[in-house]
Amino acid sequence: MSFYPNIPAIRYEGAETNNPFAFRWYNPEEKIGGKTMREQLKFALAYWHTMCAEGSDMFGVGTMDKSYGGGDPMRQAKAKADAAFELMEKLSVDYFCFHDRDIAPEGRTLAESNERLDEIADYIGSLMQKSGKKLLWGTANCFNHPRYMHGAGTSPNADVFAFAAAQIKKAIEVTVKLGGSGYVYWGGREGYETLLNTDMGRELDNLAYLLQITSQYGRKIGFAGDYYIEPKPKEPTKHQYDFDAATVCGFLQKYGLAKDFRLNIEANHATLAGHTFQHELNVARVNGAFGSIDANQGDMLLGWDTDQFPTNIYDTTLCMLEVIRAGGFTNGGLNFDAKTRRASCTPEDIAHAFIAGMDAFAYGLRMAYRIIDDGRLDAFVADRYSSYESGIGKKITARSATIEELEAHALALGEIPTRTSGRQEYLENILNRIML
Ligand code: XUL
Ligand code: CO
Repeated sequence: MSFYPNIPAIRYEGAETNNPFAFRWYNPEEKIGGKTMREQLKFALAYWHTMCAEGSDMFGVGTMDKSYGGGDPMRQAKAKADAAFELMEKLSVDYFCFHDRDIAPEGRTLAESNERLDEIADYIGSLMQKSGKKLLWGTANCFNHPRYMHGAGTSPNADVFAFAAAQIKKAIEVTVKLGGSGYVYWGGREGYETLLNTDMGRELDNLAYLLQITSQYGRKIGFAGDYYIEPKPKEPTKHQYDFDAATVCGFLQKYGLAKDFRLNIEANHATLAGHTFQHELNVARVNGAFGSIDANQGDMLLGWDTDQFPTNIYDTTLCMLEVIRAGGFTNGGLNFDAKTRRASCTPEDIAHAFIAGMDAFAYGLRMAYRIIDDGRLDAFVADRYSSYESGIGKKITARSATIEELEAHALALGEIPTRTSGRQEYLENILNRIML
C-alpha cells in the first residue's frame, strides 16, 4: 500500500530537465571532492515536520492530513513509520531524525510512554534493516507538555528536572538501539520569560548538570556518536540560554562539556540571533565544535522561525564552504528541519520541497568546490594576513613578542603608513563570477 501514490521515485536528470519530479543538481552517486554527493550531503528527513505537522498556526487549524489511515494511535504510529520510509525511499533521503514523541504517542504515565516508544522503535528498527535507512539523531521533546512550561533542566521544580532526566535517558537508549550517530539537545523552554521570577545562575548550573548526567549515561550504555546542542536565541521563550553558537561554546567550556558536545547549527536560528548562517557555522568551526546542520531558511521580513525549505543558493554555497573547511560531516548531516507552507497542503508539495532543498544544497556543494578550486578567495585571505608571517608579525604569531618589543616597534613606525583595501566588492564580484 502506498501513502504517496502521486509521488514518483525522484531521479537525477540534470540541469536541463523540465520534470518537476526530478533532481537537477543532486546526483547521489556522482563523486565530488573525492566522495559521492550522497556521502557529502547526508540528507535527513525531520519526522516532526514532514510526518507530524499538519499546518496549524496561531490563527488556524491544520490543513494537511497526517493521520495515515487514522484509528488507534499506535496503529497510526506504525503507519506513519511506513509512510516515512516510503518517502525517504522515493526522495533518496538516507537519514531521518525524530523526537521521542514524534514516533510514538505519549501515554498517561512515563512508564506507559516508554513502553509505547519501545514498541515503535522496534518497528522502526525492522524498517531500517529492510531499507538501509539510518538514524542521524534522536532527541527528547522536553518542551511541548505543560509540565515543561517553566523549563525542563531549568525548571524551578525539582520533580520536573527528574522527569526530564528520565525522559532523556530513555530517548538516548532508543537512539543507541537504533544506531543513531547523534543525539540532540534543543532547549526550547530552557530560558526565561522574565528575570523577576528567575534565578539564572541556578538554572544554568542545573541545565549543565542535566547534560552531564544524561550524556555520561549515554556513554555508559555505548553511545559513541556526538551530542549536539542546537542554539536558538528565542521562541518559544523570550530568552533562551543556548542563544547562539558563541554563547553555547562558552557554556560548554565552563561546564566541562566541550569534549562530548558539538553544535547543531540551524539556519533560521542563526538569523533569529541576528547572525548569518555562515557566521554561526564559522563560530562552531573555529571553536572545534562543528557537528551537524538543521537545514532550512527563514523569511528576512519576519521575526520568527518559519522553518522554510532552503532555496537560497548563496546561503547553501557559503554553508557548504564552511562544512568542507570543517573537514566535512562525520556523525552529522543536513537535516531538513523545514516544513511546507500551510497552504502547500498536498503530499506532492512535500516532494517539491525536498527536491528544492536537496538541489539547493547540491548546487551549493558544487559551487563550494568551485570556489576552493578557483583559489582566489583563499589566496586573498592568506595575503591579507601575510604581515603575520615575517618580522614582528611572525613573533606575534609565535606568541614570543614582548609588550616592550611591540611598543618599540610601534614607536619606530610613528604611524601606520599605508591604507590597505579590504576589497569586499571585488571579492563579491569574484563570488558571482564563480557562481554564475
Ligand atoms: C525548533 C527546532 C527543533 C530542534 C529539535 O526550533 O529546531 O525542532 O531541531 O528539537
Ligand atoms: Co532544529
